[in-house]
Amino acid sequence: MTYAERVLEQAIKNNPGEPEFQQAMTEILPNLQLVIDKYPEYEEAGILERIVEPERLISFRVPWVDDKGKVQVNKAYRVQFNGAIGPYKGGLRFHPSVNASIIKFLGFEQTFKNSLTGLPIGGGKGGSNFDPKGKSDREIMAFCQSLMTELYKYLGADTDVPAGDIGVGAREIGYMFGQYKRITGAYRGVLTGKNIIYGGSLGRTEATGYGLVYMTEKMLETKGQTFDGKTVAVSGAGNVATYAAKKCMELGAKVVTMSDSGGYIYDADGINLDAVCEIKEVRRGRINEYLEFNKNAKYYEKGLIWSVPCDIALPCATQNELQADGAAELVKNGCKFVAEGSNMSTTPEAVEILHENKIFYAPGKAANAGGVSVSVMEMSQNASHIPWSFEKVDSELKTIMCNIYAAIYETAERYGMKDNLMAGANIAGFEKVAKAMLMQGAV
Ligand code: NDP
Ligand code: 2IT
Repeated sequence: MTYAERVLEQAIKNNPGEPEFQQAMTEILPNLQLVIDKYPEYEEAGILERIVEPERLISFRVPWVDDKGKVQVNKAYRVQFNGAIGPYKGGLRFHPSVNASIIKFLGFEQTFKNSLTGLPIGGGKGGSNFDPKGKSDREIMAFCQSLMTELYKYLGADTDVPAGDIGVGAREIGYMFGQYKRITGAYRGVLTGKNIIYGGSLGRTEATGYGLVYMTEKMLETKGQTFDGKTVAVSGAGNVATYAAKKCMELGAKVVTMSDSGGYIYDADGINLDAVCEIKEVRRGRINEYLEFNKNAKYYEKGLIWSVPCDIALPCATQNELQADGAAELVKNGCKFVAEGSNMSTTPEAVEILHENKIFYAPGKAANAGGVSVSVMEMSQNASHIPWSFEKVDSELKTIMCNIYAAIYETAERYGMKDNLMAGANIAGFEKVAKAMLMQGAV
């Protein structure tokens, strides 16, 4: 058994009943053995045992009062996974499915993603099993304030800087930021994704979706193609999906699908994004309301979004949303590119199908790194008290996405796995964190 295999086996035993975290480790560790073969001193230094064990996992109670006057209690977490190369950085997710396994898989992935950005940030993630759906603004505020009343102890501009993720957008960040400021009496850049008028960055809202498309553009370029005239299937209808769709359209592609947890819409004429934004951002409604805007569109409650014919698929909803059946449909219908907006969108079986069928595939830890990259630009603007223009942010974002692509492509090639961007991302993300851990001793 190799060192990586032994560590993986033990890590699976140490984290029983945590399928998402086990899946993330199982996807990453075998690739890391290739680095260990080159640097056997990493084993002596226990790099792999340390990299799979979070520095700390904070778990706490969030009591809040609902509109009927009843006390509700949710569970919340913050994982400070790996701080070798900078302060912990990563989003907060509010979704009923949130548990320790999901937070740990996200924090583990974030460590590699943040390293790939080339920026000085460590891996962190957090969230709660709170369900924002159907809650009033006042209930959201009560929940956010209560959560921050505990979480603030662990945050700091040089310690840990959360942002948004599923269920956490500008509204939630605003309530949490206000409470942080009230408790500490200080205006500090401890959250990113803030509104522009009180310290946010232009371009942060668009960053993840745009960044995803900038990377996909590089993938297309490698194969001598462009977005122009392509058909794109996007899943999700939240922050990442919306801005990914917008950028695809700007580059001349037709986006034909979007979805939420209720089902998906198919609009053969090309999705009308103004309608989606009206439904999702203004009404906070459901994607099936899209039929009010275009009667020719179709809504499917059941069935696979990935069965819609497309050239490019961009999963932008949640983990494991692209499974073996979906991958087989994409192959059958001639899809050639898959890039992940969501974290760990694709199951290992589906990744195998994509690779076997020469579909060019980029994992989320590389392809969705634009969001956290612009978060660091927001931190930089907060620290210097000087705001940047949208053009400056967007151009830096593009540069970072191109650099990540070049790094993961080159790394895959260097390790004899040409076009395996998953392996390239795992290894390139690891190389820097491992070196930093070695230099800093057994901490
Ligand atoms: P949003 O909350 O804005 O949107 C999430 C979308 O995905 C919604 O349409 C939601 O539908 C759908 N969705 C969520 N959970 C499920 C589920 N279990 N089954 C089916 N559909 C689901 O989140 P974001 O757009 O911010 O995040 C989307 C993905 O991108 C996540 O994986 C996140 O980790 C990742 N990501 C986000 C970044 C960011 O900057 N925001 C950065 C990097 C990655 P419904 O409303 O019905 O729940
Ligand atoms: O998964 C992610 O990278 C995010 N949700 C964004 C993290 C951030 O700190 O901006």
